[in-house]
Amino acid sequence: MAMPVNTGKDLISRIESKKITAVVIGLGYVGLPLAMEYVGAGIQRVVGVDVDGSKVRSLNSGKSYIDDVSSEVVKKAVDARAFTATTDFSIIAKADSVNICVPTPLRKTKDPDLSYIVNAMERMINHIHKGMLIVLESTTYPGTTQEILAPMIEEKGFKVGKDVFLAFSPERVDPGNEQFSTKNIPKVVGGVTPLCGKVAAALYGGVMNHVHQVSNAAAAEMVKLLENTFRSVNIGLVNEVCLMANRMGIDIWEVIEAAKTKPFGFMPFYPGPGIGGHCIPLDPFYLSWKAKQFGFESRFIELAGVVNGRMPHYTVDRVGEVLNRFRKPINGSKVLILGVTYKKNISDVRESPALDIIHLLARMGAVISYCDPYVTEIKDNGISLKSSPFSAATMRKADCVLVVTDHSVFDYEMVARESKAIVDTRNALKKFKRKNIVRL
Ligand code: SAJ
Repeated sequence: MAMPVNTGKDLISRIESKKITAVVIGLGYVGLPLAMEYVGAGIQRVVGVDVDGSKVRSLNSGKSYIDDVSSEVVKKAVDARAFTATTDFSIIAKADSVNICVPTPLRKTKDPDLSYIVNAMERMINHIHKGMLIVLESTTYPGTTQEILAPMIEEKGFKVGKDVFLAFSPERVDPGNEQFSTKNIPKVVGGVTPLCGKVAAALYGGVMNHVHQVSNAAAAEMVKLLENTFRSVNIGLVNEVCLMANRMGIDIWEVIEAAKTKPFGFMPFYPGPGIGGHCIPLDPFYLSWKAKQFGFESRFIELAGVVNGRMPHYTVDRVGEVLNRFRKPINGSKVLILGVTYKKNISDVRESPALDIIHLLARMGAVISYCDPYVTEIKDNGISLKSSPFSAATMRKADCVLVVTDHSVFDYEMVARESKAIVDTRNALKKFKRKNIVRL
């Protein structure tokens, strides 16, 4: 009698041999670097799947559209036939492993929007087969993998943990971070069953420098939310202390620098014009939404959201205060916004507080321009602006220069010299102590 196939053990040994087909669904700032790490680790065949045909065409012609992935790396992978991209989900029928790296935005009501995850699953579900691993990487609330994905798999007659292996592993990509990449950021993974966790750990173990296994998928989902809620709450705290310090005439930036001298038990966060990006403004609300279903009010998360959400308004108040010194109302004054991306040295404008600030200033009648070498134009809810050149003439034209994003590429000496008035939300001009420079 044929020995019963131990699908899990067989899959683990296939994964360890690297003679597998690894599919990555969602070729964005998480999926594409992951796919390239799989190629770099020697996985025999890596297939990227995306619903966006232009991304697929770009990659198959050896061109990257992700800042952190060079076209050379993509071209080498394609030329070596180690990587292809496709919009066709039927490749899942040949997949040994599938990573789902699709967006998990929030709805306007701040409820989780799992439509991208469900859509990916619906497109692949008719191609799943015995002896494969599925790992969800998209940030989501604890329980998603177990409660949403597992039933979809079992409805097809497969047993999770016996036929198909299912796990969660939080993506920890930090766009623009040159020190930490997909490969050297420890990879947390939790399986819907212990064997699922083992199979997923085998996949990442052959690719990443370090794998940290937790006992189940919900714990792995919670890890990411704790990490980013930690940031959101601490940014909220320092923003609140900033408002307090200003009320008291205390320099918050000096206070933080001094607090940083404490060699233990303190981690610096900095006030800012608000928080942006696809993680910090959103992830904590995945947690608070789920907690509510357990009758738990997560007050820190909500409060941090309120405090951080108020910073664009506070920034505009500071602009008003500075213009007031020159007897100028905001209405009709020329305000130049320096840097519009959500954090420095990247090109991502998503959820950037600069957009909120632009809308607030526009509503007050300011004449707005911006300068950001990473962003040639902004089109957002009726606002359409092109980046001004970074020059002395641009600075001189403005009644107030508002530093929102402190790109390293800016010549702050020239900004300090040529600007009539400056509101600096990032302490980028800390070297210059001038009356016409106001910090948050
Ligand atoms: N911000 C502040 N004050 C701070 C830190 C950040 O106002 O002290 C603002 C930033 O300007 C930005 C927003 O908060 O608008 C988010 O900043 P972030 O540094 O958290 O950058 P993100 O959104 O790119 O967060 C990512 C996250 N990575 C993942 O989710 C995988 C986060 O977990 C990382 O810790 C973070 O990068 C990082 O450390 O750079």
